Order: sequence, then structure tokens, then C-alpha cells
Amino acid sequence: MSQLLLLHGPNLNLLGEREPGIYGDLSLAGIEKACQDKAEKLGHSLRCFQSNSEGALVDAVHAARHDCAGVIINAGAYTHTSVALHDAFRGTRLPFVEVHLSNVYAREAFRHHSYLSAIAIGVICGFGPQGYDFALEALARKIADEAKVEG
Ligand code: CA2
Repeated sequence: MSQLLLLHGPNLNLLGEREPGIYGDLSLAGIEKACQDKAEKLGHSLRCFQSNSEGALVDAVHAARHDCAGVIINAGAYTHTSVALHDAFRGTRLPFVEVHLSNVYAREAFRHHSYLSAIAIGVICGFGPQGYDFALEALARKIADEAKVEG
């Protein structure tokens, strides 16, 4: 059993309170609980962390290199701006999946570029909270496949 990290970036603490047409009506706590249940079914434990501060998210990625096998991140708006988060993932070499609730490609042009996608295992967007299920399955499989290769 490995520990995984679920990271949420700025404003995602407001989920369920506003803009349900774009982001759905589940709260962040509801998403985290569903992810914890799913991770357990896949044989993993899950630590959850949300911050509105870029530096705190960078620190969380750094800390994860000591005790987590992989990360799922919805970096919110930092997806489109943060070289620091890009460098943190690059530096730690932790496998991660990028998730967005909304289909960012059907939205404003500034949401079409991500500083994370090119170094992620994969990207899931537009499926609402179900995207986290897909991400957990993909990450768990990647970790299992890598354990097989390493013997
Ligand atoms: O679709 C996603 O999951 C996003 O990562 C959400 C970010 C946005 O900047 C990305 O382009 C796509 C914004 C999260 C804001 O969350 C709110 C939730 C409720 C009310 C207001 C904002």
C-alpha cells in the first residue's frame, strides 16, 4: 500500500458554494471523501491538501517526495501561470496526474495552456468529479506497473 497526495489550488475551497454550472455542486470536502474511498478500494491511502498560496503547494509537492508514490493535482489557476509548480514536479520526479473539473479547452484561451501537462503522466478534464476517479485509477496502475518493472 502506498500513500498518494491529492492537491487542490486556489479558490477550489469554494467548490459547491458558487458557479455550480461550471464546477458542479459537490464541496471540496465531498470530493476529498470520495477520493479517499476510491483510493482505499485501490489499496492506497490518500492525503489531501488545498491552498490558495503557490508556495504552500510547492512545499506540499516537495514534502510528498519523502512519503508519497504519486500525486493528483487540480492546480486551479496556477495551472496556467506557475513555473514554480512545474519546477517542483520536475525536481521531485513524482508521477502525477493533472485534473480539471471543467473542460478548459471549451473555455477562455488563457486556460488552454498548462505549465504542468507536458510533464504529467496524463491530463483529465471536463468530467467533473468523476475525473478524480479516472486519475486515481490511472495513477494506481502506473505505480503497480512501475513496481513490476523494478521487480
Ligand atoms: O476546471 C477546473 O478544475 C479548473 O482547474 C478550475 C480553476 C480554473 O482557474 C482552471 O482554469 C480550471 C478555478 C477554480 C475556481 O473554483 C471556484 C469554485 C467555486 C466558485 C468560484 C471558483
